[in-house]
Formats: sequence, structure tokens, C-alpha cells
Amino acid sequence: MSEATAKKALICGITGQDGSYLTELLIRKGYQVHGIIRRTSTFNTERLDHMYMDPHEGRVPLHLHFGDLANAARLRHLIQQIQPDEIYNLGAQSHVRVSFDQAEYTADVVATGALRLLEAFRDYALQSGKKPRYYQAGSSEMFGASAPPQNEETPFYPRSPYAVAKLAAHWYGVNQREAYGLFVSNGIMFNHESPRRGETFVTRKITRALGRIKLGLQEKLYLGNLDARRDWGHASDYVRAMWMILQHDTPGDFVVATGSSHSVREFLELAAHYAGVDWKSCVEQDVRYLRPTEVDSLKGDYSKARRVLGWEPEISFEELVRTMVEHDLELAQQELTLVRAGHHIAPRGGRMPRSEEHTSELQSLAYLVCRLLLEKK
Ligand code: NAP
Ligand code: G4F
Repeated sequence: MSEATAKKALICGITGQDGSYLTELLIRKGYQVHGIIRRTSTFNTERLDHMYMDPHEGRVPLHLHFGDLANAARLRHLIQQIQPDEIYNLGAQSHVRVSFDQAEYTADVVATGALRLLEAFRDYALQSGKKPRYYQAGSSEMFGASAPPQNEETPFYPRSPYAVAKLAAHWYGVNQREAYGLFVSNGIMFNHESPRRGETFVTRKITRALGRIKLGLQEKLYLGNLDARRDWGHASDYVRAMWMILQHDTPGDFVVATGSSHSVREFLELAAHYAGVDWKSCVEQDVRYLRPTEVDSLKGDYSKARRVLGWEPEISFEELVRTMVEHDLELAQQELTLVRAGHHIAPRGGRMPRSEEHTSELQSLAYLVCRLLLEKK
């Protein structure tokens, strides 16, 4: 397919876990993909680097543009310039615990940010005469305290500033669809993970720590509530659902889930089994990881997505956990190799992190490698 005839997709949140899997999927399908990235003082395109091609080397299916959900004029400009057929809004301050500390910021990016992008989309759709399509990344957190199983008919009962903001974004989308007849669809996605998951979400925090504990790089893993239950799927299955939602004849709202749920403790037990680690000897509870209000139990009923879209998850819970553990054992092995080569790594595990986010940054191998490269210069 030539550049001129390829479908164009614009992804906000392209540097995140889902953004990277969605980009891979769309490029495989022949799309020209445009992504909005935030200007940061360090590189944040680690999850995309394997797909990026120097424009001097030939045809480039991936284009990155600076922008931010906080900047309406820039979003409007990008949409007008790119003229996308499909827009995926995956951008968010996506950490539930952090949203209690940064509620106003979360509302601005997640709720008002979605409105900024939607209004730019609406004006482009109405003025261009094209029929572009818009996907909003909604969350099962919006169900919050409503009992499982949750589906499209379940009442929303958000339990965090993040969930309240996602709910506003959801209803902004519904309203634009009804008010202007636009193709705006909401995914209501249950938790989805992968080896690319951010390191402060509980699944990746567990698999990262178990890999390091196994190889003697860390002693302890501190966690919060082990009793919470989640419906965990694999991100690559979920981005396929996003794409299918936008290919359907009519817009709508879709629950995307696996239909089974596990506690954090069960995830930990299985991951420790695959890693060959006795978790009871190294896991401790830290009340700082508890939430002021918790979502106790999420389990999705995705029968609408199966019936209407023909979507099914393909990767099982066991396979998800195993691939995450294998990936993070490999990462820990690389880290150990650097340590053995004489590179100093700050002690961790036994002492309290300054913050979950910061620790994650420090622990990232990419950070370590960058530091070593800089040291060599
Ligand atoms: P993620 O890894 O945290 O990625 C979030 C993305 O949003 C990153 O690319 C981030 O950019 C970007 N972003 C943050 N603030 C922004 C801003 N002000 N302007 C523009 N972009 C901004 O999240 P994910 O797991 O891929 O999830 C994708 C979306 O689905 C999110 O909206 C999330 O809330 C939602 N969701 C996720 C799940 C799940 O289980 N993963 C379930 C339901 C819904 P930086 O790289 O610069 O930070
Ligand atoms: O991995 P989590 O931080 O994910 P959470 O809160 O379910 O949110 C994720 O899924 C949502 C979809 O339902 C997304 F919308 C959202 O953006 C994000 O991707 O926590 C899962 C559970 C919680 O009950 C939490 O209390 O694990 C519990 N937990 C126990 N110890 C912990 C920890 N969570 C984190 N992050 N860190 C802990 O140490």
C-alpha cells in the first residue's frame, strides 16, 4: 500500500504499553501511524524504538509529533494537519494510586484532556466532510464498587479520582456521539498486562522484583492489598479489540475482558512458582501501597464484544504470567551481567523507596544502560 492510499491513524498515548502494541498492529495492517509524544527531559520512546525508522532510510510508517492533552491548540493543529481516519485516545495519567495524590492533574489530563481531543475531532469531522472514527480508552475502574460480573449495563461507581475522570471522558464521548452523530466509541477495558507494562502496576512490580530476587539483586518486595481481585488479560489481545471496535459499522461502548478473575495473591503465587522463588520469605506488606478507597473485585462479562465484534481473548492468564516472568528473569540476568562487570547499582529492596514511581525509574534497565553509556563518554 502506498503512503497516499494507506489509512492514517493518530494515537495519543503512543509511548505507553497499549500505544506500542497498537502501533505494531496498525503497521502490520498497512496503516500510516502518527503518534503524539510529550516533550520530556529524558527519552520516553523506549517501547517504540524497535519500530522507528530513520526518515532518511526510506518509507516511514511511523511519525511522531510533540503534543500534550493539556494543549488544545496543538491537538487541533495536529488533527487538521494529519487528517486521520482513526483517532485513538490512550493518553492518561493512568495510575490509580497516584491519582489520589494528583487528583486535579489527573482530572485535567484524563477528563478535560479527552474533551480537548474530542472537540478538535468534532470540528475536524464536521468541517472536513470526512467520516473519521474516535476511540476512547475507558476503564473497568469506572465500575468500582459495583459487584462483578460487570458489563455494559452495570451501574458505574468510581472509587478514585482516576476513575471519576475516566467516567467523565466516557460520557463526553457518548454525548458527542449523540449530539453530533459522530463515530465515537468507548472501550471499557479491564486490566491488561504484558512485559511492557509500567513497572509500578502490581503485576509488573511483582515479576520485576521476583526476577531480581531470584538472582540476588534485591531482597524484599513490598506490596499493598493482596486480596483485591482483577480480570487480567494480555495487552496485545486488547489493542486488537480497540481496532475491531473502530472497524464496526456503528459506534458504541464495549466491555473488553477475559471473564475470569484472580487475586493479587494468586498472581503472586503463580509468578513465584514460574520464577522458582519462595514468595513468603521475601514479600512484606507496606501500608503506603494501600488506597484510600479500593476496588475490591473486577470481573468482566464481554459477551457483547464477542457477539457484536467477534472478539475473543487468545492469551490465557497462565501464559501472561509466564511470559512476564520469563521476560523479567532475562532482564535481571542482563542487570546481573552489568553488576559482575563492576558497575555499581544503588542498593534497593531492603530499604523504602522514595516513591514507587521513582524506584521504578531507577530500576529500569534502560536507565542503567543510558547511565553506563554516558559514563563511557
Ligand atoms: P500507560 O502505559 O500509562 O501509557 C499512558 C500514555 O499516556 C503514555 O504514552 C503517556 O506518555 C501518555 N500521557 C500521559 N500524560 C499525557 C498527556 N498529558 N498528554 C498526552 N499523553 C499523555 O497506559 P496503558 O496501560 O498503555 O493504557 C492506555 C490507556 O488505557 C490509558 O488511558 C489507561 O488509562 C487506559 N486503560 C488501561 C488499562 C490497563 O490495564 N493497561 C485498562 C483500562 C484502561 P508518557 O510516556 O510521556 O508518560
Ligand atoms: O496494578 P494496579 O495498580 O492496577 P489498577 O489499580 O487495577 O489499575 C489499572 O487497571 C485499570 C483497569 O481496571 C486501568 F484503568 C488503570 O489505568 C490501571 O492500568 O493495582 C491492581 C491491584 C489494586 O487492587 C491494588 O490495590 O493491586 C493492588 N496492589 C497491591 N499491592 C498494588 C500493590 N498495586 C500497586 N500498583 N502496587 C502495589 O504495591
